[in-house]
Order: sequence, then structure tokens, then C-alpha cells
Amino acid sequence: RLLQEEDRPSNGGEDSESVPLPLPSNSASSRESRWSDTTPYASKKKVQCWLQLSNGNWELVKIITSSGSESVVSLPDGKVLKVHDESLVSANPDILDGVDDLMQLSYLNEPSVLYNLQYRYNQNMIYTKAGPVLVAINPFKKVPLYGNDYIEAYKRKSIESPHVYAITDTAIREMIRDEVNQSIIISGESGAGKTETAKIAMQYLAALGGGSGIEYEILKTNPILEAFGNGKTLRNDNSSRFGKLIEIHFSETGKICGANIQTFLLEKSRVVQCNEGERSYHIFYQLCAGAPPSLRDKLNLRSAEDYKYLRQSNCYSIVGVNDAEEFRTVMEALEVVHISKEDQESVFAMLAAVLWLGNVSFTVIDNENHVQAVEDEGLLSVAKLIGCDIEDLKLTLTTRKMKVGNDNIVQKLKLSQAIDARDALAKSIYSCLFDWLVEQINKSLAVGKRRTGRSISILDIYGFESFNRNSFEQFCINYANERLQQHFNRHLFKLEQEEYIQDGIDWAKVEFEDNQDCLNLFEKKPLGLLSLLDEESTFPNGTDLTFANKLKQHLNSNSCFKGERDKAFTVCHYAGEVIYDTTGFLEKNRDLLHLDSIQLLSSSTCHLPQKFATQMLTQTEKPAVGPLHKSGGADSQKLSVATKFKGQLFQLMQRLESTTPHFIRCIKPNNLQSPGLYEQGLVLQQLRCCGVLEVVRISRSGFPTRMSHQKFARRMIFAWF
Ligand code: AD9
Ligand code: MG
Repeated sequence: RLLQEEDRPSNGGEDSESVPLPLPSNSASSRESRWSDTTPYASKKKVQCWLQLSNGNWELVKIITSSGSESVVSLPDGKVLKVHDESLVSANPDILDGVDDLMQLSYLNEPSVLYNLQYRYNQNMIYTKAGPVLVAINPFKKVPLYGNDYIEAYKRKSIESPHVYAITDTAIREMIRDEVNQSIIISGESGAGKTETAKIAMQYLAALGGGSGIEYEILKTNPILEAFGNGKTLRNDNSSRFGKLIEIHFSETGKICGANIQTFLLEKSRVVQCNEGERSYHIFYQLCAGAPPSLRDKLNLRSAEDYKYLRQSNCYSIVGVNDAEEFRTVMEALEVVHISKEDQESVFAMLAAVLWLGNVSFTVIDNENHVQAVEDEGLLSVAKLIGCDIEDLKLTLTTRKMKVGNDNIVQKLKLSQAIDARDALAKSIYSCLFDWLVEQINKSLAVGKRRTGRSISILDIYGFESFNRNSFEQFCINYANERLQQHFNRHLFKLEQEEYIQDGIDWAKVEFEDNQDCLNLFEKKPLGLLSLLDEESTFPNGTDLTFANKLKQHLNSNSCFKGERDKAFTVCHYAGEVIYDTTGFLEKNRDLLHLDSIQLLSSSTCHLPQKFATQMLTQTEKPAVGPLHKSGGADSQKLSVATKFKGQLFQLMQRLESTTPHFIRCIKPNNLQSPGLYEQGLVLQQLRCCGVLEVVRISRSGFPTRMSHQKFARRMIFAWF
């Protein structure tokens, strides 16, 4: 009957539902030779195969007959098709369904890997090993895999199933055994689950290395940093807007004795502006919703809807999140990390000052668009909360002191300049507050004098992002991800294979997508994205448009770069192409704050603004990068944001290089943040761009352990005694 059906043209190969669709960049046959063993399909005589349908998904089909280069196959729904053997990919026997480690698959190809991950995912087994890498697929729901019973089981090794706990356990053991610092490096796109994974790893470390009580403090840093450094984006309701490396130190007996947190480039612009449907930092909404009455009075606090900075994106709440409750959690956590009640109040005052700053408005006073600040509730509240004189505040927001020759002159600001000055002050206060908080936390977690040399660092940075409109923030975030991807490549492809070749082992090299070209596009001097950005930022007449034109002029020959219309350009990242709109790039890169504003803060009667002023001044002593430097302006001068960030990333990579890395790759199964939805195409794209399949291939043909003779001898002795 099936064969008869096959003869009918309407159900034949032209059926639009099921025409095999090779993906444009990578045909099924080339994929087969890249990732599977190279035996031609026909000689395998498999009964089960994968066939790609026109929607891109793979379907398991049964071969009925084969002749020449064509086969007749039946689909699960009973349909029968005649297809070219080229469009068939070997499937694994049922016995291999849902294996723990992709290395165990007999046929290693894209559909088999996708199927294996999906098979497990459907049963809440969100973790799978890909050789040395742990793949974690975001369940977008609570899965019963965590808590003390599981921790205990992984500690005792009574469960073998891949897990963050298992990889963290390995890190602890290797740290103790080899006396080498370890790192757990978590990567993946925005919303893939990095921050959650980092917390799960910390939970395991705290359980195993706990005892002194400091582990409790370490865990409590999470709600604080998330409140102040995370916000809702279109990709993720709890998106990290900063990068974080937490280094947890252990004593000789394997107990946690302290920790240190380093953060990277907080997205300041979110404080004053965010897209429709997104939110600013959680803490603002938490404060507005959860502050107790006495605090509300002190801060003259209103509801979130009353603040312009929070109103503009038209989004105040997050489904399933109670901001008031979260606020109590944050207050408790601040207590745990020893931030005094007084300091806490100062922190909240700074937050309220930022919110009220957004409500400060100006009136135009002449036909040159010069302005004066409106003396309303907003302005009065800011002056009170910052602890400064209201007249000083008005002057700071509407004028600029300048030195021309030997004379000090006062220049009036135009409306747009005054708004910029106001927003710059709000952003600076917030980012200083964030840095100050991290500093306080670090004091509380300090390791003490006895540094042990035994540590486990967990890296959780903002994931790769691509929106309809991408600005300077995405530019920096994606650059950081490019660097991280290189670290991944270096350890899993380059070093591994180089070692085999060096040792004279007969080794067929596995090719991988090297992202060096893209990194060069960013970092090359003088003609790279970062250098050109800095150069343009120092020109008094530089604009976003002149910057975009320079890029097009100098970088068009680079294969990772494409000039776009108007002020835009495209970068071909390892994770996909992103179009950047250069609007605001120069200003954000310069990140200037008028000296007047710093002086205003230092004149404050409160201790936090004074500290912030000092903090801002210490950042301004670096070589000048700013257009006003040349005109002798009295503005702060400092390293550009991009250059500083680049330096931080280099340092980070250096630090990680001195550790034994453990990689976790988080995968987002759908873009809707919804449970149970596994979109093959989306998963595949993430697996491809980070080279998960190549890693498996190398590990499968490679060697499980490598050790110097000395180390081997030491291990033997270790084992004997
Ligand atoms: V970003 O780059 O910071 O924008 P992340 O950090 O990769 O991103 P995050 O950890 O914040 O993503 O995860 C997004 C959401 O997925 C979380 O808020 C949870 O709702 C959900 N998630 C992630 N991992 C798990 C998990 N193991 N169990 C349950 C999870 N839910
Ligand atoms: Mg995150």
C-alpha cells in the first residue's frame, strides 16, 4: 500500500510539506562529512534515518527500499517519499536514545544531537555532556533537580547524570588534588540561563565548602547584585546588565574562607533610558513598591509611574515577580553582607535622587535656547537627597564652568545640553553606587591575610544580544562574548590539538570556526573598530556619522564587517550577524561628566555623594580622551569606555588562563521564555555557533586525560597513601 502511495505524484517528492530542505549555509551532505564518520550513507544500510523537512526540522524516517542514489522512505505519519540519499543522515539505534554524553552517539551529526538533547529535555533532563562541556538547556520552569538531596547524591557520587553539581564537584576535587585554581565559565545567549546556572554552582560550593558562615553571605550577594545590575529586556525578564566574576577561596581543609567579586561594565544608559517593554534596574521598582512608610517619607518616594525615567518604557511589572517582596529580600541580604542600616538608607537616598533627577525639567529663557531649571518638587527632592545647595544644583545643571586662557568663564547650557548634564549625573551616581556596593560586599567577604591559592572562579557575563536596534551597549556585550568564545576555542580546540601534534600523535585535525578575524576587527590598531571609535571620540567635530563613515572607509575589506546605510554597520559575530546603529556611540564612549557635577557631589553634606565624587575624580586622572580637552574645558578626562572595557577583558582572560577551566554552555530552546517548547532551528544555531559538535568530535577521537610524568608520579603516590 505504501509503495502504491509513493507512485501517486500528489504524495511524491513534490509534496510541499515534506520536501527535503538543505540549509543554505551547510548542506546535509557537507554536515555529514564534518560531524559524522565519513562512510557514505548507502553502504551503511541503516533502516532509520534523519530527513530534513521544508520547515527545517528533522524527522526520523524508515527506509523501505534503496536503489542507486535514491531511497523510498516512510515518515512517522505514514507518508511515503522518494528522496535522494544525500538528504538522508544516519540515525542512531533506539538503544542510544537520550545518552548522557553526546560522545556515546554512534552517529554524530546535527539531527542526532538535536534529537538526543530534545529527548532528554522532554523528560526534564536539561543537562547533557558534550565531551568536556556541560550543555544546559533552559527549562523555563522549576525542574526537580536541585536541593540538598541532589547535592548529597552528587557529593557521594551516587548519581552520575550530568549536572552543574557534577561539574562543580569536579572543580572542587581538581582544585584540592592538583592545587590549581579552577574556573567555571558559563556562556550562552541572553536568556539562556547563565545567571541561574552560576547560582546553582554557588549553591553546591556553599553546601560542600560551608561551615564558617561566609558561604551564606556569598549566596546573599546574588539578590543584591541582581537587583542593582539586572533588568527586564525583550530577551530576558532578568537580564544581567553587567559581567561578573566571583572568585571563591578555600582553606586547606576545603572550606570556603572568603570571596571576591569583580564586575564589568554596567550598562549605565538603562538608568535614564530603555526600550518600550523593557525596565530599568529592578531595584528602582522594588524600592517604589516595597519601601516601608518611614523610608517613603524620608525619600519623598512615589510610585514607579510617577518617575519619568521609569515611565518612558511603559513597563512596570514582570509576570510572576512581586517587587515589594523582592525588596525585602534585598534588604535582608544587605544586612547579611554587613551594610549598616545607615548606609542602606544612604543607598536608597541615592536611588531616589536618581529617580527625582529624571523629573527635573527646564524652561527656555532666551532665543538661544538657554535654560534654567524649574524649581519644583523634583529639583527640591534631588537637592535634599544629595545633600547639596539648591542653587548649586541649579547652576550645575544649567551652566558649565570653563577656563579660557587664564580666565574662568561660565557658559550657559542649551536645553539639550542641560538634559545631557542631568542624565549624565544620574548615570554616574548610579554606577558609582553599584561600584560602591560591590566594594562593600568585597570588604565583607574578604579572604583575610591568609590567601590560600585555592579558588574556584565563576564567570557569568551578559550573553550575546541582537535586537532590532543595537547600540553601543550591544557592541560592548557582543565584543565581550567574542573574547570569551576565543577562550573556549583556545582550550577546547587549539590547545588540545596542538598538544597531540606536539606529542607526535597521529591526529587528523578537526576544523573549527575560529573567531580571530572578528576579534581583529575589534582590536586591530590603528584600523579596528575600537581604535577608530576612540580616535573619533577625541575629535571635537567627530559625530556618529563621521565615525560610521570612517568605519566604512577603512574596514570594508574585512570579511567580518559590512557597511550599512546611514549610520549603521554590520559585524559578523561567531553567533550571528548584528547590525549596529552608531547613534550615541561617541557620547557613550566618551562618557563625560562635567567637573561641575563632581564638585557638586563633593560639596554634599552626605558621605556617599562625597565618596562618589572622589571615585569619579580618581577615574579622571588617566590620559584624556574627550573633545573638550583640547579647548581647555574643565570637564573630566578619562579613558574611553571601550578602551577601559577592553583592558578589563584582557585582564579577565589572563586571570582565567591561570586556572583549569570547566565550561558550561547554556542553550535557549525558544525565544518566548516558555517551558516545553524546543525549537530545533534555534537550538541548532546555538550549537553550531559555539562548536559543541566539534568539541564532541575532538573529545571522541582524543584522549581523556593528559599528564606530565611528574604529575603522574605524584598522582600515583597520592593514590597509594
Ligand atoms: V542574560 O545574558 O543575563 O540576559 P542569562 O543569564 O543567560 O541571560 P538567566 O540565567 O537570567 O539567563 O535565565 C533566564 C530565565 O530562565 C531565568 O530567569 C529563569 O526563569 C529561567 N531559567 C534559567 N535556568 C533555569 C533553571 N535551571 N531552572 C529553571 C531557569 N529556570
Ligand atoms: Mg544573566
